[in-house]
Amino acid sequence: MFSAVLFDVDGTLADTERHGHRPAFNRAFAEFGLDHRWGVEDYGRMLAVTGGRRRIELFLAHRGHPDPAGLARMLHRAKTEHFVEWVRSGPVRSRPGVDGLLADLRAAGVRTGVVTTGRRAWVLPLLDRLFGPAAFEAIVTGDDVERLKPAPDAYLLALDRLGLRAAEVLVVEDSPPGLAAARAAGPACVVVTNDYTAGEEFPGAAAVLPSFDGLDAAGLLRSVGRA
Ligand code: XBP
Ligand code: MG
Repeated sequence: MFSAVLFDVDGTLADTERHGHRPAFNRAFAEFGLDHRWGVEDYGRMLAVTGGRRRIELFLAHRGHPDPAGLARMLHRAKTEHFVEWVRSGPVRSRPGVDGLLADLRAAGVRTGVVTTGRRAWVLPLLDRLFGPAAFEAIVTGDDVERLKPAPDAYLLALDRLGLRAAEVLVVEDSPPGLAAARAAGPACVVVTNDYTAGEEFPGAAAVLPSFDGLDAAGLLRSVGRA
């Protein structure tokens, strides 16, 4: 068995992007009097850029905005407030099967952590609401590292905080940048796809699964050939 399993948040523990982050970005654009609205399909393509602030900045830069970085900072602050509101009172749920898998891992004595490039301002209330306080032993957010996924920094920091070597850890991700980050840091990575990422390529994944349905600790191990 692995000593720890590290989970990504957006798209993995919860389906947050389409009905959570995306409308929060759009509310921020409207609030600032901007006409931009990110549709469901366009937003799916934009997820190749991790980090909401960078996503806005690149989008504005492509449109020739004179100060993409400055405006992105303000827009992202507003977006984060809207998203925190959704996290606290919106219809957010963990992905089906996640709660059971977490309970089974803990029962098997496996440590659990979270590694996301999202901001701490919403990550902590989200984890608290979905899983209760102190559900994870290590939580690394986009505020804790200089370079976001696909850089390995967030996973390396999590390994450091847990005092574990890469070989002792399994990662669960949903997206190509997340997989790339995990592999660059060393641990094996299982990809559990969602509506946005099903059909993408996942080179180097230990396994690619369509959902968490019925997945227990033993099934997770079996999926990576460690039964
Ligand atoms: C998630 C992200 C985040 C969210 C938005 O990637 O890239 O940027 O889309 O959150 P991953 P913020 O699931 O690989 O961690 O606006 O807080 O960045
Ligand atoms: Mg993700």
